[in-house]
Amino acid sequence: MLIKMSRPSDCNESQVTPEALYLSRRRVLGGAVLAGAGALLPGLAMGAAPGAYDGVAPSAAPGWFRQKLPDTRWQAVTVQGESITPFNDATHYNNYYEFGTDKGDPARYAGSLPTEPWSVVVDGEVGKPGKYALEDFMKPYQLEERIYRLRCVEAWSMVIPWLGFPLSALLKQVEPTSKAKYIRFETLVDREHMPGQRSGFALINWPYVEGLRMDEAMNPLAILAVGMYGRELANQNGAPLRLIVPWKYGFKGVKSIVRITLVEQQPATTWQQIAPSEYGFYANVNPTVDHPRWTQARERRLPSSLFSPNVRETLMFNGYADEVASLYSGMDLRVNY
Ligand SMILES: Nc1nc2c(c(=O)[nH]1)N[C@H]1C(S)=C(S)[C@@H](COP(=O)(O)O)O[C@H]1N2
Ligand SMILES: [Mo]
Repeated sequence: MLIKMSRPSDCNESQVTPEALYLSRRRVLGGAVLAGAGALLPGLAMGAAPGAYDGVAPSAAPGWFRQKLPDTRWQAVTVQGESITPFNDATHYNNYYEFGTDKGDPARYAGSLPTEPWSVVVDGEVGKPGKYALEDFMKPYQLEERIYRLRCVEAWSMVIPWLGFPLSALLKQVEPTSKAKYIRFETLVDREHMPGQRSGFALINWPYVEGLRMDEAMNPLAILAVGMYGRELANQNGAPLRLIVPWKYGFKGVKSIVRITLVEQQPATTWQQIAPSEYGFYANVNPTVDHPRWTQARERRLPSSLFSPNVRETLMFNGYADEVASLYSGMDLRVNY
């Protein structure tokens, strides 16, 4: 059930029709139809031309990236009544502690991080371990657009159009052994370009590490992203490769990945190690399990200000319960937070 439009450039955001809105609602932010459509989650067929919205500059991405772009890119401005977060907010209000703890630090300091060439090691319990140049690593996959909510554990959220490919596709490709029960991701260590890694005050024992259970990693919603807003990822958003698991708190979405390891035991992850009573391994978005220091029942949707806080109710599994709740059947989500 692909929706085909003439050409993205034929429309602009004022032409978004109620019908297009309805269709897009069924294919993106959430809902049961996704399961019906399987892993098919193409870009939306509506709205503004790629790159035409709110100061999103045309991509200066390398050729291998441009060749992989889907025809229909980030053309929705509103999905299911929820606005896509302006590009400027998504790229200037960030968490990326390698560059500092202030929300503006990543935009301020990440620009000089060299992301080309980039290579990714795949190792551990796999039949085909290796160290791959990013463009070779990407070769088998067509990029798909996924417009997802991103809910930070700090109770703010955004709606971001990512470009990426299913993590499951990569996992199948590297042939997990029968011992592969979890997957562990590691961010780059680069003290020269990452001022947060030089700071004597940093809580984090670098590299930043995250992980998933194998069945979570195989869920069709989990993607590795290389782009957003129709172009390549900004460095502050985790260029050139990051994880997106939209039903989990944002900290699971590890940035600038250099290593993917399949392992037998649940990996020790960054925030869980720092404050295990506040941040769990699962970190599923759950409005009924509060953080010890604040409620998780609500969130501030960016753009948000003192005068217009834009507060919304937080949804179970961030609105993706139909797709992911079965992964946790029989688990006590108060214990496994
Ligand atoms: N390597 C690394 N990855 C990271 C973080 C980080 O500090 N370092 N912060 C996480 C947190 S807390 C969030 S909310 C998201 C934010 O992603 P964004 O800045 O693209 O919105 O990235 C996650 N990935
Ligand atoms: Mo976060």
